Amino acid sequence: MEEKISALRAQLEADRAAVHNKEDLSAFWQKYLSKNGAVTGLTKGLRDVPKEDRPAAGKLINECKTWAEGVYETLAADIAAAELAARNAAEAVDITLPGTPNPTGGLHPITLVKNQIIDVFAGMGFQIYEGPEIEDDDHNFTRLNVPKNHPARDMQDTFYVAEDIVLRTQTSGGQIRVMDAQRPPIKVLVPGRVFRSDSDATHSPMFHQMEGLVVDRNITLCDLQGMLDKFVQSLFGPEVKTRLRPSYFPFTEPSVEVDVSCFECGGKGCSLCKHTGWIEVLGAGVVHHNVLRNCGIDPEVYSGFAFGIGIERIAMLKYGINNIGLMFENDLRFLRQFKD
Ligand code: 2U9
Repeated sequence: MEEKISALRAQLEADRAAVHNKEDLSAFWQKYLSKNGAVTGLTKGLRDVPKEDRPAAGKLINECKTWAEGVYETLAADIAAAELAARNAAEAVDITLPGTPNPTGGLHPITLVKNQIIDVFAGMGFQIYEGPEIEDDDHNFTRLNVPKNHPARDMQDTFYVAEDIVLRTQTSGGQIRVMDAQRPPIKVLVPGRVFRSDSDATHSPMFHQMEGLVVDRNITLCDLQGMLDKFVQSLFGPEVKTRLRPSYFPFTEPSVEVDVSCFECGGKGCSLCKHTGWIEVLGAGVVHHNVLRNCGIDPEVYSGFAFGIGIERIAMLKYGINNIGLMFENDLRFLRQFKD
């Protein structure tokens, strides 16, 4: 039996060196440790051993079995570790590789200009208020000193939703609401979409406006011009100046049109300013006494100024856009040019 065992140990040692993977390991187990395996076979051979030698032989067989099982366990652990290492190597990720970039969008030129204007006026202490786009006749016209049948109604081609209900032609209804809700001092900026039946290279039936209103004691046209100087300088550059020309709006008296010295040629004259040195940027004026009265504010105590800015017009001037339609087509070749 001793010889049998040492021959089996030698054979097992030789076979052990050839076990490299799970299949080899399974064959190894079959050959030595399964029901019909060689190690199990040793026990069967006990019956041929003389009775008195059986305990010693049995002990040897058990030692051999324990040893063979130990070899099997070691081989199994080595193979599992090797397979894990191979899988880890195959699945290795290089975390230093740069990722696939996601193209980012930019803000629309109207949003860029709107944000910039809001920043300037918020910095001067203006509150921002938004009113409704569908407005009643009273807020859009009557309380702004434009009663029914007043010829000034023809200045704006209005879209009617119903009798006495319009798509607002200006954001001014917002300022009326603020004056209804608050007492002076009032300093408010009202951005929003407005609607007029008008369409050509520089007019669109829907466009964006930003109107401002300041009401307090002793407010004059000088306060307006000082504030507008600061505004145009932050938009077009520190060297630009403003010029006021007389105009007419029913809700302001006096009314002015505001020009900025040409930021392209410095005022010498170029195609942008049509060789005048000046570019019209907005309208403004001292709030009409009737408008203050219509909001319960005594014009003998308080005065105010108001202004209106067309955002598309400013964006077209600032970015050299020659057709307002480009702003609403959403052509990516156009939009990609605005990333600041
Ligand atoms: C109240 C009182 C007065 C708002 C004003 C203008 C002058 C003006 C235009 C700019 C370009 C319209 O978009 S545009 O075509 N606006 O010239 N707007 S004064 O005056 C107000 C507003 C509200 C209570």
